[in-house]
Amino acid sequence: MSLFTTEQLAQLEQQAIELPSWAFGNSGTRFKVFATPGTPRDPFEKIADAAKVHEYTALAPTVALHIPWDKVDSYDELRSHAEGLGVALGTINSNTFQDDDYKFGALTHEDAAVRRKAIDHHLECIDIMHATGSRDLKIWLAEGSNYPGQADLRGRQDRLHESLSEIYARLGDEQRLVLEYKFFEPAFYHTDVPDWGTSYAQVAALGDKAMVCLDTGHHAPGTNIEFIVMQLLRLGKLGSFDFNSRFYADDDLIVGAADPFQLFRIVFEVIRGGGLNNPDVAFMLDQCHNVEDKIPGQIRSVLNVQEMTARALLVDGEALRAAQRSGDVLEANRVFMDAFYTDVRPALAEWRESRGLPADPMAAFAASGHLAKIAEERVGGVQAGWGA
Ligand code: PSV
Ligand code: MN
Ligand code: MN
Repeated sequence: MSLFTTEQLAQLEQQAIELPSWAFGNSGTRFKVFATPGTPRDPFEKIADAAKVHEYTALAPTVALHIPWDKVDSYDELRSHAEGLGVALGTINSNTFQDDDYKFGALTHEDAAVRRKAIDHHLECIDIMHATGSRDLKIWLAEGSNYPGQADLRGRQDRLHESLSEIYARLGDEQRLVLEYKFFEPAFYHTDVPDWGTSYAQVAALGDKAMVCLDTGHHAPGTNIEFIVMQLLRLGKLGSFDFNSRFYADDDLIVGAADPFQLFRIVFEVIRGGGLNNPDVAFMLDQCHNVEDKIPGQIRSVLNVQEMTARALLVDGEALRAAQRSGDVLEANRVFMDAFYTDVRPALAEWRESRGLPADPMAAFAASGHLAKIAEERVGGVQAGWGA
């Protein structure tokens, strides 16, 4: 007898996780970037690598782009390239964090000319979204200050609202704006969108097409992230996830690597709140692979999400509710933990095979020799980095 019901398998089959184009470029810390042979030299090759992840897992049908890192002459061409490889272009991420003009802010800057430049960048991103067929514009702002007294906190919130309103007004009917929060870095004293409450307040003031993006690496240690997931779903404002793992800061490590139980708890709340396979919630990875190979790093990541989703689907909801209602603390916890401790890997492997996929995508990819092939093919040119 299968571990899963037909309904649970149908939910697993629909699961879609968006990959970040930048995960395929070389990345590292400020100490050293260790390059990998075969790293993509342009956005076309990054998409080809993302398509491999989908080919081996059937879990990653879309790829997110970062502008200007993924700037190309023709987005129509990029779009057909992606479609030819069996994937689609997804979220467009704006970038106002690598320009000298933005030293003291972009959408919040005191100088109207700098704000104009930053708003125009977002309008350009929306034009790109029309060409790529993307629904979401994801905004993460590297804005804040390092010293008490340095910045007028209140004025910056007001300017942020004005700038976002102008960007929001340009969205097409089917397009959305998702605002990501992060409590520190690169600014260390304050950031202008530090937490879900600020993101919520800003997007709620814009309208229905503006939502919150929750990056799992952007909270203080010990934060109950699944509570935030529950609340945003309850408010109808959870637009997207940036999944990754952290041990210390914004580590951007493989999702589920640092704390699989936390990922399980998050996915449990997603399911409980009606967010699984809900088109209003985009599941994205936001990761970098500094020392491991990038394509298998992404395969491992989507499989981790799939595994924790499968476990979370196994929570016996009725038994859990009965124990909760009767105040049976230990029984409620047992039901929850039973699902978490279930090894779903053999059942998932069998199910993958039944759908014509490799039972073990990591092993199948390694055996394909694809990494050696691209290392040989992709000589010359400049390998893409985290920033290009
Ligand atoms: C910022 O730390 C962030 O999480 C944003 O999503 C950026 O777009 C991304 O990292 C770049 O890796
Ligand atoms: Mn992010
Ligand atoms: Mn981040």
